[in-house]
Amino acid sequence: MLNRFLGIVGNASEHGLSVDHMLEVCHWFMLILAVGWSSYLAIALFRFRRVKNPKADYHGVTGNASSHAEFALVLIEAALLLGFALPLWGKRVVDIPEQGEALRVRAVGEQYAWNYHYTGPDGVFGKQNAAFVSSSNPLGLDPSDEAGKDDVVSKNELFAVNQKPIVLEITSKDVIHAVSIKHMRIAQDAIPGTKVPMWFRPIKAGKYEIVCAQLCGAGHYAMRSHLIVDSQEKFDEQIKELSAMQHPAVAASPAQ
Ligand SMILES: [Cu+2]
Repeated sequence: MLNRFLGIVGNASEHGLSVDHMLEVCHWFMLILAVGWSSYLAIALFRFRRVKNPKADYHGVTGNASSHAEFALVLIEAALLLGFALPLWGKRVVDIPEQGEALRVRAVGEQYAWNYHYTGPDGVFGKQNAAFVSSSNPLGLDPSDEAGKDDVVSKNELFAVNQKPIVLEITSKDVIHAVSIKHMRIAQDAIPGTKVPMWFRPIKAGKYEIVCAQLCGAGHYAMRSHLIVDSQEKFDEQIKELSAMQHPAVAASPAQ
């Protein structure tokens, strides 16, 4: 309820529910803190006003109570961070769904577009080499590599299957970009030379905006693409269509 008031877009991913819950709890907590500290300030201003306290007290608090309270606070925060936050984060980024149960797509940023690379039916990404990069081969797929013959690349449109986890291997061809899909409650920097996996499970079919969340140059504002979540059949159709366009020879062969 508070999230909607704050203008946060609707959630469409499985883990997004917990992100929203966390956001909501944090905001309510911040509100309580703001009211608490503001009241404390008002009380202090009134209680230590000059009329009542013409001479300053240079010693202040002499007891140990506040030191103990601060030490306890440090312990509680350390327990929250080491005992809960880090293990949960580790689980999220280490336990990535296996190849069989998830859709694997490479997201490659460039000034100013996103290329999405699919394995095709063989489930293997073709070899890439910067020497092969051209306008018709934006990812430099090696034409002699068998695994790459059925690979499909889509520009600025990422296709995903509803209810099926998708693992994005994120990288960049030039500068640092970032994939941010607000509706899926995820974001990850795209760093040249590395492939960072990021995953989520869409739970609602639809078309969602993907924006570059890292200021990457003069055209950064226009670096947006779309995530299209649909049924497995629609997804297969879409990939087939792209494949027919990109590999006319393969599409025409009777073996396919
Ligand atoms: Cu960018």
